[in-house]
Amino acid sequence: MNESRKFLLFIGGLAALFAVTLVIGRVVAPADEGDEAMTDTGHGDYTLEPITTELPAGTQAPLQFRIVDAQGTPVTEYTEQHEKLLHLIAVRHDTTGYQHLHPTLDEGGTWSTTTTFAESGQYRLYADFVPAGGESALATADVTVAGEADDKPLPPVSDTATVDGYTVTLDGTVAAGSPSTVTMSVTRDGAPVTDLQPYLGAYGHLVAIDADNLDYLHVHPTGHPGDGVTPSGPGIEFELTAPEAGDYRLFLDFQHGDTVRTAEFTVSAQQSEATDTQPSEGGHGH
Ligand SMILES: [Cu+2]
Repeated sequence: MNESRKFLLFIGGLAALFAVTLVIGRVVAPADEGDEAMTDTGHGDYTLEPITTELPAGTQAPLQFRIVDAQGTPVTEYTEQHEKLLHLIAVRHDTTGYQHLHPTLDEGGTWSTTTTFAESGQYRLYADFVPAGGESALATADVTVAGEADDKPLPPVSDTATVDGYTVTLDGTVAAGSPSTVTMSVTRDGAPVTDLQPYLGAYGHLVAIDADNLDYLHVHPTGHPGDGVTPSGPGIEFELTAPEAGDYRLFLDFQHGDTVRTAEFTVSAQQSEATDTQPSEGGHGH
């Protein structure tokens, strides 16, 4: 409960910033879940209620859930963001098994999809959505995939990732507590890929999961396809702020040749010097 409360505060801050940053086409996480977030109690008060709580491993199965508001009423109206009414991210607690799904909504507020969880264990679900008339929100829950989990150690920090014949190189370092710019460059067989395709309205979608507490960030690039200045590769630029120092697993979804692929990195976010001098208890509620 402590973790989820802390997370809601963080998301409150994120929602407050979202209105501003949306205009320039990116979501920047707040440097801190500070005092502004405390006064902003209207957002993020949503709960992901799994209808499916246990799934089989290694076989396709239905997954259903609802989003309920603070009164426990299912949310049935949503505002599309990035071409979908809701984005569902799933990772096992060891950050393996990443999935980015787009379930379908029925009239009663039940979301349904069909997917395969390859490995047993506890999975964290993150529903990333905008309730109609509301602000960007996030709700999380865990589901169990039957069988004994064979937890994997976090892969070592690396600035390159390979997927399906593509190599993605990460330039820049991720700072905790202040924004940093990172560029992810895509090559294939050693040649820069310059014809990335927009996927859900952007050349890349970056999800960062805190390896310690599974906190979640979803970041979009600093430019839009078709804006006249944003290249379709090889580089995709993001501005992001890690909420706290530590190891994160980054998942970059990008599309090329009509296929979406995910490149994964482990990064270690260091506390930025800019905020180093402030007492760490300052804006935190824990
Ligand atoms: Cu999505």
